[in-house]
Amino acid sequence: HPEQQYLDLLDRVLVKGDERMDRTGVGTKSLFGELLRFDLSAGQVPILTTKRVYWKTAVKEMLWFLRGGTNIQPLLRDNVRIWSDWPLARYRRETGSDITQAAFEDRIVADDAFANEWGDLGPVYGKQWRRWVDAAGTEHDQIATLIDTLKTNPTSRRMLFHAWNVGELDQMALPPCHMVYQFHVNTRGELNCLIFQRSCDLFLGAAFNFTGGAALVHMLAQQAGLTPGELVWVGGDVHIYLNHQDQVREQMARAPRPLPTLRLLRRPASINDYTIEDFEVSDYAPHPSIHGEVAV
Ligand code: UFP
Repeated sequence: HPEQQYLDLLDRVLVKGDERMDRTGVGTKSLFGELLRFDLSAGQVPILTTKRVYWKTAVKEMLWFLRGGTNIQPLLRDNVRIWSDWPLARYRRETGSDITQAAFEDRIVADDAFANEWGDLGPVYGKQWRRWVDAAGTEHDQIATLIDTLKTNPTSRRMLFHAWNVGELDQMALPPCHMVYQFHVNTRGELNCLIFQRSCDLFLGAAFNFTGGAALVHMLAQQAGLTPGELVWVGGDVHIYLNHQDQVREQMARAPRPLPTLRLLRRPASINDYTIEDFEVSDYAPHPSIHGEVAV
């Protein structure tokens, strides 16, 4: 079962992981350099079944990246709260306010001026993917270039986009985790994707990153006239937070169920035009969700 590689990785990190303190103050067990492969052909999609994954949230986040978004307002309007912690922490720190997360999010949604001032995450993924600014001040749309190359020169070994813009790291709420996506087209017209993720929260982050990556491959393949091939995921610092260990053990005790399938219901005119309604996930019957606290 394709999910077994992930469950085995959880086990390896728990048993062999180096236990130490990390930036968040929570502490992790960590291994360095791990690789997982997921077959995306025939609609297969690595949405984990040993706990419920809110796949629509991961796809909505990917759509937000692709639209070049860096402000949490459109995410919140779409009911996605995964990026709220950073702007909220900054608002509390800089104003001394003790506003609740819900009240902060309501204000971001209702008040555009407030959202502009407090909802922006800096030049994170969306900015770098669609509007990377070089030393001369020229903007580069890495996604448009990628799709063009997939169509015109699919044997290229230079098909990738990158978010680790060294000169802008200090302005980002969080430096990119899934920072490089490289692509490969085989002679059968299958689009393969390798994600390099420098840092991975295996319990909370990984499931989202696999799902978002698979959704991305489906969209790019459709736009370039290819079919989804393989998703290769490479992790640098792959870790389990110490306060997720009980949840991880509970998840590991569950038997994986058949993976669901993903299908795009229409072919939008461009990569900018996808909506969540275009994604259909079938036969998803996971074990119940498991809660864990995010380390900020
Ligand atoms: N993290 C993920 N996936 C993501 C994302 C963050 O696993 O898509 F944005 C986790 C990895 C790490 C933390 O636990 O967030 C980022 O912290 P650091 O920058 O110190 O690696």
